Amino acid sequence: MIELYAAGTSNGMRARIALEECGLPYKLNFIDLTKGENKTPQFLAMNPNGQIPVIVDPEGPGGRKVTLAQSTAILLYCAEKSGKFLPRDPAARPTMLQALMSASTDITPLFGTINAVVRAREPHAPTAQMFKDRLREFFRVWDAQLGKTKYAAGDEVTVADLSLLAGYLRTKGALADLLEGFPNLARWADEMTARPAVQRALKF
Ligand SMILES: N[C@@H](CCC(=O)N[C@@H](CS)C(=O)NCC(=O)O)C(=O)O
Repeated sequence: MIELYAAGTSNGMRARIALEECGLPYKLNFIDLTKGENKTPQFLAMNPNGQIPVIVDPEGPGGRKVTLAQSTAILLYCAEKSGKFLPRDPAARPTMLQALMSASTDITPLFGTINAVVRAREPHAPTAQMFKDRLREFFRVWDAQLGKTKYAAGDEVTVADLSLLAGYLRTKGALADLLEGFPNLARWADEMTARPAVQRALKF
């Protein structure tokens, strides 16, 4: 069984949504970031960056153990292992990759940056606002995209949807005003969040 080391952050959610949606058996090991459980020697041996999420799969490719950090790497690993959420048509892959990278590298890091600026000992309001405007702009583009296609990269659910959902839900929880006035995004999020696997994944 795969061991997952995670907390309920957007990156942690991304990994857990991936495991649940791909139907891979796993055990959740909750890592309390406030207690520094991600900086112990045992944890650093798995990820020297001292960050969640991490998975350990005793039955990786070739029957070898795989230890893997980086939520999007975990998402792709699960998708490849299960054969799900990756378009079979090669012509559909560039769009999927672009959507995946936007979800993983535009949305989530910006959300983390805003949190860090807002929670800083001396918060700098103009900097926070600049990053909030940038994040809202990314969501505006996602809303337009989801007005044209049912899902993030077309008419089927792909890893891009699973990645975007994690960033969306964390933003909804902490900075809901940034998502106001985006009906297509809301329609997509309601459908994605109702999926039983996603529901299970969100219970940290
Ligand atoms: N690029 C990494 C980022 C991982 C990351 O930032 N993890 C955060 C939680 S969302 C963390 O562990 N923070 C604690 C720390 O950096 O000390 C990923 O996608 O997994």
